[in-house]
Amino acid sequence: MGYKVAIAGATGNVGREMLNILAEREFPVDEIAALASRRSLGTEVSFGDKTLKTQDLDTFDFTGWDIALFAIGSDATKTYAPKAAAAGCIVIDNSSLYRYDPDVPLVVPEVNADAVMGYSKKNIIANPNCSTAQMVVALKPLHDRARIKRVVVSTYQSVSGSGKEAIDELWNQTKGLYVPGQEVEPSVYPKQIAFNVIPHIDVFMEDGSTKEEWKMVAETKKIVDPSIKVTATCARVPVFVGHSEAINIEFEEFLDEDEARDILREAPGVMVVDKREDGGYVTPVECVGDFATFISRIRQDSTIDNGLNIWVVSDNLRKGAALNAVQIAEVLGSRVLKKG
Ligand code: 2RA
Repeated sequence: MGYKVAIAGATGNVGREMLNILAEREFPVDEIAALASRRSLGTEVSFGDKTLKTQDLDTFDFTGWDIALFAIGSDATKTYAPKAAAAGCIVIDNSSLYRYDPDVPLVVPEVNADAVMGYSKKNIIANPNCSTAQMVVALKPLHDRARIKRVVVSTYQSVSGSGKEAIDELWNQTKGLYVPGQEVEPSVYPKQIAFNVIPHIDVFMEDGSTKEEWKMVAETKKIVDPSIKVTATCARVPVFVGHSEAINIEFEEFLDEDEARDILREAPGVMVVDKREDGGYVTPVECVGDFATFISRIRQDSTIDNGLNIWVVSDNLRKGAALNAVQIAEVLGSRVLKKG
């Protein structure tokens, strides 16, 4: 006995990964609906060894459906999430629309799975921003051992975080640099992304930070602990998939690097790859398609009393979005819906 599951945004990068991961993890599905906008009607998407034809999200009736995974952006979510929730379908939303709503749980199952039980206020559960998800998976086990005071994070985010057009822009712009007459001007990004780094993701805020940086601060506080101070610099790099983060942590008490490494080795969702030698660390190209949050370069920060530096890499389409949403569905299945 399984669940009736709908995927809204089934033709996007994240929507396709949601279908892939539901199949890979053999989530108990009795019926599945791939939903998309009218212009994508009939597009074929894969679900394991099956092929689904997309249905029209606008006219879809969510009545009798158990779970809907949403990956359609905040604007469309504003229209369709309340409709699905009102029909009794629990929405797991990947957009930022509901993340900061006090009546909507923001969940990373390895960190705060219990928060799922707050779903019933709006029948909606929010998925965090991709750059937040991998960071809090790394922070939580360390915070449980030596309470974190402050986090300084620099991110190196892949272009797939911006969608299919950005992947095409990086590819074509890179190619165009080698083929005279095929130069590609920046369009998705304000500056060239090929062989470059852009210190700007999302819109600028009043204080000079960007909304991506604000999200990492606000979401870490909601998911892990509101007392943790976070400052972030989020940059876009010429990588197709896989976000990397250099994280500096200040604790309330001293935490030895070897103990930190042992704690992380045992932490849920974490894979430690940490040898002080050539190649003894993880890079984005190695994380693609994997479920794990990889942690390398674990070392003391001796410039402060209780400091530690780590390097965190994860597939932003998986742990950063689709996998986390499916893991929330798994928690719902085991604790709330109890079929399967
Ligand atoms: C990005 N975190 O990387 C944002 C949204 N996916 O572009």
